[in-house]
Amino acid sequence: MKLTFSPASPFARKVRIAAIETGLIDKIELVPASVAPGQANDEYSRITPLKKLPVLILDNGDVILDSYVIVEYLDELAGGRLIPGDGPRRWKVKTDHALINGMLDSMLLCRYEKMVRPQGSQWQAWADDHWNRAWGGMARFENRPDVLSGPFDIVQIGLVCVLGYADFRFADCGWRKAYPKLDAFHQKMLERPSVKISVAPPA
Ligand SMILES: N[C@@H](CCC(=O)N[C@@H](CS)C(=O)NCC(=O)O)C(=O)O
Repeated sequence: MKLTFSPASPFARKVRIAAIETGLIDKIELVPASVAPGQANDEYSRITPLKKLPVLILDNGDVILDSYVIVEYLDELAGGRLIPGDGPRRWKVKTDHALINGMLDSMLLCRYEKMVRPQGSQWQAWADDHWNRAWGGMARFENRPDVLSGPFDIVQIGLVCVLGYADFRFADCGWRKAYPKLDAFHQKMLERPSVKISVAPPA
């Protein structure tokens, strides 16, 4: 299998952590891809018209997207530890993960607006609105002891990717001070080799 990725992508990081934790990482070739917004990449658009990473390309050529579906696929191959297969917890985990992916989407949009869009045509209120969505999501998880000290699953993986991305692209946002329980959670998660090895390199 091949996984398109960038070391800067929090979505790709989520899949990398899951691949390590499920023991499948050795079966996956990491293929760096460049998908900068505003720039065409015809070759990549043939793999996915959404032109987003990560995607997983199976040995038979089939393509799996997006990051949640890839993690679910790997988890199923490995016997299912990261996403509960049934029962009420399944829906809680899927909903918590949807919130996390929405937070990542908003953080990415905020970054594109503030740091990638040409100076002079930026829309500050829109960027702030998206930042506030991510910030409000962090506040939600600060008050979720069931997640912070619960079983290691796709929600914990996703949350560590949110916090790592905040460090990587919004280093001065002050999330550690505002959310001390998330800080303690993040520090504990960094003890896992899969989490530590996938931290984005300095920008
Ligand atoms: N919903 C997708 C989001 C993936 C995503 O937004 N990836 C970013 C990289 S971090 C991307 O490819 N951005 C390029 C673009 O939006 O043009 C997933 O969960 O995989």
